[in-house]
Amino acid sequence: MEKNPFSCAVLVKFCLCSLLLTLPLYGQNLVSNSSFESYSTAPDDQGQITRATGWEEVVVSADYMNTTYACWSPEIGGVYSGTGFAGFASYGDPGGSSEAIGQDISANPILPGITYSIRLHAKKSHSGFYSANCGGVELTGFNIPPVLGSLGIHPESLAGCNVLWISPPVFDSIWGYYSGCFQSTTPINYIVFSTEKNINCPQYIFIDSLEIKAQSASSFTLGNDTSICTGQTFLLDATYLGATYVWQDNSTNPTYPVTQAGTYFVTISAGGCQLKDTVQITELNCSATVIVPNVFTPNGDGANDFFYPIIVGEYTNPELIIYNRWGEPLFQDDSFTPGWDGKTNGVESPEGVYYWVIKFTDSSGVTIEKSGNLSLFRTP
Ligand SMILES: [Ca+2]
Repeated sequence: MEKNPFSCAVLVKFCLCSLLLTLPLYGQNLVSNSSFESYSTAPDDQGQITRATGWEEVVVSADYMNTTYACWSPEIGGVYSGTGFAGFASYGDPGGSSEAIGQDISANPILPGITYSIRLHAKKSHSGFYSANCGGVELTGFNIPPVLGSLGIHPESLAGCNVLWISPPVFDSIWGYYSGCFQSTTPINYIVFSTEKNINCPQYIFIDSLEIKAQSASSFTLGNDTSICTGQTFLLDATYLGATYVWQDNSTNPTYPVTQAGTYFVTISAGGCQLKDTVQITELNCSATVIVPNVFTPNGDGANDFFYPIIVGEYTNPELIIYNRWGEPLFQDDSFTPGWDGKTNGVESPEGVYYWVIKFTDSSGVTIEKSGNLSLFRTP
């Protein structure tokens, strides 16, 4: 920043407090040099964000802060992580201008239709000219990188700007953790951080340890729409690392037992994000109907020459066995078509009473077995 509100007279030694948060992993951080620890040269003045590797000055004159810089005001306070962090001020002008930092993320862009989580740490200065903040950190995105080096405007004024997310107001001079989720309607190849656009409100915000990660759609799903057999229970499983759950009936378990047709949905909250999925469950009568004739006439006249059961409904694993009256198996097949032709080892079986057994698996996975008598006649 140019309006140096800080005194450089005091050299302050800092205690670096390592606040390591245990966060779930959702993928790659899209922000490079996200903790401002990599730099070309240590800053020796304000307004030197370009010394932090990968960061650019979108609206002048954003600051690169580093504890290696001897001019270290107590008004800034401590660093959040490592030695470096960044700061941007807005001057309270009628246009709501803000210093802004940005970086190219075209190698791993933000894509439409995907939910992204954002997490960062932010604080305001301890005291002084900019100690009364009114807004939060604003993330904006551009499909094409904006013209760099603008002065006295807010990033929202730049052509092609998309406001992606704004944190709650940064009122505290102690590092706070801010997180949320956003989606973009267009591809974003360039991201910009600034203060929230606030007219007539001077503010100064420091940020550190940034993270933007895709919430993979495939990492959470209730699965495809499906059907269940009447009387069957189907378990919907929404289990997700570190999440809490709210189902359509406000129950809160990771799983939900479905026993009837309907629309089922769950909203899960994980890492500051909310993800939702819905499935439609339909109900089927899975019990197959079996029709078995008790007479057949295998005389080659083309009518009723084969004995076979008629199954109404889906089935698998068919098995047909014919026994004679003495319980000796005469015919066996793993299909119901064409059925028994009335012969035993190629020889016509005599007229009389036979005994049949059929087995199959219905669409609910239950094995069905039926048996009965059959009269064989040679003349119709
Ligand atoms: Ca840092």
